Amino acid sequence: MPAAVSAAASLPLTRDVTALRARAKAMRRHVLRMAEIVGQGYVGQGLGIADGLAVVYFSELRTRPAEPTWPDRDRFVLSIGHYAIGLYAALAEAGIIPVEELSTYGADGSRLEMSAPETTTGVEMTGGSLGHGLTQSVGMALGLRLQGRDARVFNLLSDGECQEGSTWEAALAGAHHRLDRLIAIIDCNNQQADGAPSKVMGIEPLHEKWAAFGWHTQRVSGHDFPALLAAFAQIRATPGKPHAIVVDTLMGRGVKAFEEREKNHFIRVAPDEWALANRQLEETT
Ligand SMILES: Cc1ncc(C[n+]2csc(CCOP(=O)(O)OP(=O)(O)O)c2C)c(N)n1
Ligand SMILES: [Mg+2]
Repeated sequence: MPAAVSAAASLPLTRDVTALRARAKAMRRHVLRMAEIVGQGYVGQGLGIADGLAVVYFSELRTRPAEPTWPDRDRFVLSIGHYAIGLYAALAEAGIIPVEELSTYGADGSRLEMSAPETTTGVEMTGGSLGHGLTQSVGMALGLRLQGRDARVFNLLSDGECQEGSTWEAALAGAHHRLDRLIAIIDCNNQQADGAPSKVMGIEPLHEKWAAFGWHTQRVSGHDFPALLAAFAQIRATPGKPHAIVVDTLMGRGVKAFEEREKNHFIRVAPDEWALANRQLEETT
């Protein structure tokens, strides 16, 4: 008897900018709701990466929401565990976790911890210790190739993670093995815990560095939907090398009061500031 074939439906993908923008807006609403409940957190990251995550999840990633461990799924690897709030918003929008569960974010006993653990549905790797996402993604891409699967691996890392030696060792390995189904997305928000990377330990020029390491590299605004879609189209048309997209983003994007904060790595928001934040999000196109 042939093995049972799963009938679980794939998440429908779109390259329609209006539809993707609407997804990003919905994800930002989820981010604000989660953050308002705990009153603090990595709000700037969740808002800043929402456009990029909307494009990855709703235009590129092959997944089956009802079958999150489908062996042929594309993997989304979050190196930066503290961006979990953004990932949970995407997982809820995609129907991989229930939207109602988002209200448990950061609570004792919740599986939606502030740093994403791989025991949570839809989370491929436990983040938190920075610099390990690309190493694991290289391993996943090699493993999938050995298994004869054509799944792709998308790894979201941060500009701060480009200070980690392990990131560059993984970059060498990815190029050496010509892992052209591996895509690194580097969120360049020009911040890290102690200030701007240029002040802590300079990492630029990032485009030139990834290219020198043998990666097919592009750099686009992380809020420009047509540019993001074009970058992924170029990736699909470029075999033989791993791919890097450096995305320049604005922390807190969509909420002016958060965009304007000087230090955005981990923010505390007073109870009376949320009404303004929610209003500003609705007013932003
Ligand atoms: C190996 C390791 N070193 C240090 C830290 C502490 N840490 C947590 S977040 C962070 C900032 C990293 O930069 P980035 O991800 O660019 O920060 P963001 O843009 O979110 O402000 C640091 C140093 C860590 N989690 N892991
Ligand atoms: Mg950063």
